[in-house]
Amino acid sequence: MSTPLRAGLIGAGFIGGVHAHAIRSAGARLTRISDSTPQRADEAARRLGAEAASESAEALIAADDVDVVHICTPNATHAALADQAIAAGKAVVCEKPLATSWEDADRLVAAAERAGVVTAVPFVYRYYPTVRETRSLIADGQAGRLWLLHGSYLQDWLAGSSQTNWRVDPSQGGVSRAFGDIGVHWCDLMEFTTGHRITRLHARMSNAYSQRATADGMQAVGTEDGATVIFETDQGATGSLVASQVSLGRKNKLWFSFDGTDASYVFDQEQPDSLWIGGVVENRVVPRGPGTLSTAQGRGYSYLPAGHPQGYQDCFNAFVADVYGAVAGESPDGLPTFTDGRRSAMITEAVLVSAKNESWVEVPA
Ligand code: 4PW
Repeated sequence: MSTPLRAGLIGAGFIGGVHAHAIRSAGARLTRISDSTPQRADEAARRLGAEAASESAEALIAADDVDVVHICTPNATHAALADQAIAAGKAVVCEKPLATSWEDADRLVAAAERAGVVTAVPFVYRYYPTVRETRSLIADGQAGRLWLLHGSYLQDWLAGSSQTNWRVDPSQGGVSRAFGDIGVHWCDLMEFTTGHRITRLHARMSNAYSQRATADGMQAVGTEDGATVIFETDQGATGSLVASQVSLGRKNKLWFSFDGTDASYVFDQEQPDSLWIGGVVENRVVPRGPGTLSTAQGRGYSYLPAGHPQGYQDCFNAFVADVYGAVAGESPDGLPTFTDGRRSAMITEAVLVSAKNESWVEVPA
């Protein structure tokens, strides 16, 4: 039996907990954890079952008993921590956005290539079996010519001007919020699933509130509550996306409709265990399961029978298992890497430029 990989987790908030479960599910040891203070790291080690707490992120990265570094801290800290982990020769899983600028993301891709380390960015919605099924059916030509790619990513956790979070602050979250945090997931999923690449876009940012609560009272909001993007692709399709963190009642509604001349495919992250397929003669709702989906990837990622729901944590588990497979020398299909993180940084910058200049912006495919 091979020795289990040893993972170190930097940042123990909501998403850090999701990583911790996935690390264990993949058969690795969670040897170390660090958080914003040594006291918080001790508490997190107990809560998430890490073997030890490190007093700082730097100490965790340098530790001999860490093979893979998971970075789950506020966005503005990602690039510097990823740099350090690469320099230490460790594999790196860095939460999105990989960096808050394209230049930093590009530098990280180059540094990781030079160091020869495995990298990954958790674009985990790629791991829904119904998404893999859609991707395989489209690759098989069953959609015909995809001509309209549309959808939304809607949440409401920032509804209300009293709601706030470090993501609202551009110095911590980056200059784009709704697009940079969740719009990038939709774009990654669209490009991954359809094989199309966005080549030009036009974006508009909007805010539900002009001010939000901060420790110093109500302050002007520096980042967008919502983003609306229309785009064109390298294969002649047109599309649109609305991303919002202030859409009341929507908790994590990542939804797409990819419409082709022979079939259209609809996926809803809040109902991920079924796939709607629109056909020329009839429509079908296909339940997710190893015996109900028709493609090798759809079946392969369905490790529970139909009717036994798989969800967000399962996607994360499958993603981390693939990362560790890559560390062991495998080449998992569809693993999102730093190259995909850089792609998101490029699209985010194009969205920001377009919104600022009120113009179309070209995006290198
Ligand atoms: O990456 C996204 C997060 O920032 C996630 O997929 C969902 O929305 C869950 O948390 C936020």
